[in-house]
Amino acid sequence: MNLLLTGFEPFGGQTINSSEQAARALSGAGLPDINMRIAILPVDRERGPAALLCALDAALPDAVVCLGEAARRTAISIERVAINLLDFRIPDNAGRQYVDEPIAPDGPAAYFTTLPARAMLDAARAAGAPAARSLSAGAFLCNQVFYTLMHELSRRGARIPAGFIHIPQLPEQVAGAEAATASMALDTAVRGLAAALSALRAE
Ligand code: PCA
Repeated sequence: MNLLLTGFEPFGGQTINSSEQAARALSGAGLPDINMRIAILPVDRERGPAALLCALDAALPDAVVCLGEAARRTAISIERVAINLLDFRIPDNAGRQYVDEPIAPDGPAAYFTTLPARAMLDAARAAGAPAARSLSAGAFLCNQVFYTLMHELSRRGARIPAGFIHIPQLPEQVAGAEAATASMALDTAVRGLAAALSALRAE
């Protein structure tokens, strides 16, 4: 199976992004029977989705999983729905903040993931990683990339498993915070994601 796996560059004043670390670790380790290609996307309204579309063209994937970091989440979160909305709570890395704008003015309100969410969830949990299903990927870059992915695949008539998974921040990202907040060790996130991606291959 040709898998396109993406992560994001750091944003919001951080120097690392857990999703980039996880994507690089997974690609370094490799997974049986999965030919993995990774792309690290800019946290930028224009350049982020553009980089995803470039990667789609280059990888010709049988499946696409985009990863992003979500502060304060306690589990690997398999996102179920992408919404046609930009409502940034902070500026992107180009310094632009969009409020109440559609991603695709003529696009549908939402798309559901086409990943086998339950099988992936069960696999991540069985591997010892806290995992959950999530009903909102937010309204920032992660949701925008998720929506762009599903919109483009629908436009192309490509019926492949595709979707988005948020992971918590790494312990080192939150260690300095005054108020304790959730995190997950990279090893645990990678173990859970590896199991979830293997379940995807088995589908
Ligand atoms: N998380 C942000 C954007 C990039 C990332 O890793 C989000 O949840 O939208």
